[in-house]
Amino acid sequence: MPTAASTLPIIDADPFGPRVLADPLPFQHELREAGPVVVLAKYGVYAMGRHAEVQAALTDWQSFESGAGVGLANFRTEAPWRPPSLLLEADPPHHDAPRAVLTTILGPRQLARLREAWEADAAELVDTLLARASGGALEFDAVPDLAGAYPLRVFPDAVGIGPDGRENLLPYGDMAFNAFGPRNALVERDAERVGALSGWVASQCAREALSESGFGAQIWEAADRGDITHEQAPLIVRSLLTAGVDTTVNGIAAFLHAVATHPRAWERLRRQPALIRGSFDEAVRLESPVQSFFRTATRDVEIGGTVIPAGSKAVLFLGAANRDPRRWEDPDVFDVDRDPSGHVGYGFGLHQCVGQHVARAEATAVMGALARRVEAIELAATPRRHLNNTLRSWASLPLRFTVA
Ligand code: HEM
Ligand code: OVM
Repeated sequence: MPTAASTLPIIDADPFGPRVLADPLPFQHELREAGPVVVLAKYGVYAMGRHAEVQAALTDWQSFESGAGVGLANFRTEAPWRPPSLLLEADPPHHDAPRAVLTTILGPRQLARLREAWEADAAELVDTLLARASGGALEFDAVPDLAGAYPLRVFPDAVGIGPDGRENLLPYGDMAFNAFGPRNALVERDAERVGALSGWVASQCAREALSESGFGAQIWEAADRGDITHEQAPLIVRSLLTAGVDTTVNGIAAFLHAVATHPRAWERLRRQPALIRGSFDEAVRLESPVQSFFRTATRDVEIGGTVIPAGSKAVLFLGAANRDPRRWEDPDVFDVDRDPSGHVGYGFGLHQCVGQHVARAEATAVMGALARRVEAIELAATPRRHLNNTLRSWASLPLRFTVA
């Protein structure tokens, strides 16, 4: 079969370079307009950024495997930087049992039991924060003091890890999400910390290191039942510690940024708090805290008149798909009345985020507590990005709260 590779649009821009990472929207536009499939010249890989093709590729796990890694590195030809994830970097049938175990442990029914405690924690955090207000207003950095503080307050306890070393969680996640990209300066910068951070995370996954009733202990109980093996248990705990912190920090920050830059949205959410849950998904659509994941073609796959040859890597730009005007009306607007379902911010299909109920539970608890006590949310200064090869992240998000 003749491949049409020579006629494929070629993009020279580096999506993992500092210029695009600091502001990915112009690149996303170029990518979508160039065609349904393009080649990234710098890396010699295929790329997609339109919603229809990204969603279709995520759904077609038979043609686009995850087992060769969901970053640029091909695990069939390069050694992975750590033992592969039993979820993210696995295909059926190996993926099935670990996925089924986490689906139950992180499902809505289990999370309902945590809700009251998580809401009380959110109210307490917000009260402590607002105690710093003077003259009815508070200016503060929402990255360390809110979006970062809340997940770190509830999630490690919910997994059941001990109190020591929790400051390693965000750096480890940052490193893991950088590792999906090329070996650029972001990866090199962390190279000397890989050993120590990985060692700490591995030590937290042991049965003895985990409290008796958290998500971690429940993973080990699933091994006792024979749903997974005892060898698999620690790696599945590792998935929670890798994927469960930086994502929610940046998801909550995305929500706060969206609200701060769309003033009428907060009024509407305060009057109708039932909209908070769905509008968190709208913030995940708009900001796409996880910007991209790769797949590897298992066969020659025809898309839009061209062929992605067997064995080649294709990067799916979730953030571009989530702002594709072919799919979304006014894609750049945060609209709390929009139905964002079908967005690919959590992925789609077999690997769609198994922690999404956890993320929603955290975000609704925090935003619900704010809705009761904060009348207005504005930017107090220009926010600063934190660059990561995969995450759309913030270094600083200065906000002004008007106390209700
Ligand atoms: C998978 C995003 C929160 C655990 C994924 C995927 C995306 C994603 C895009 C799909 C990967 C793929 O298709 O290759 C997000 C976002 C979050 C979030 C945007 C927050 C707003 C969480 C949390 C946890 C978690 C809180 C843990 C409690 C996982 C795991 C997978 C996954 C284990 C792999 C699932 C599989 O391969 O079957 N996430 N995530 N995520 N996520 Fe999340
Ligand atoms: C994992 C995992 C899952 C989703 C995202 C992720 C670092 C890791 O299973 O380890 O990013």
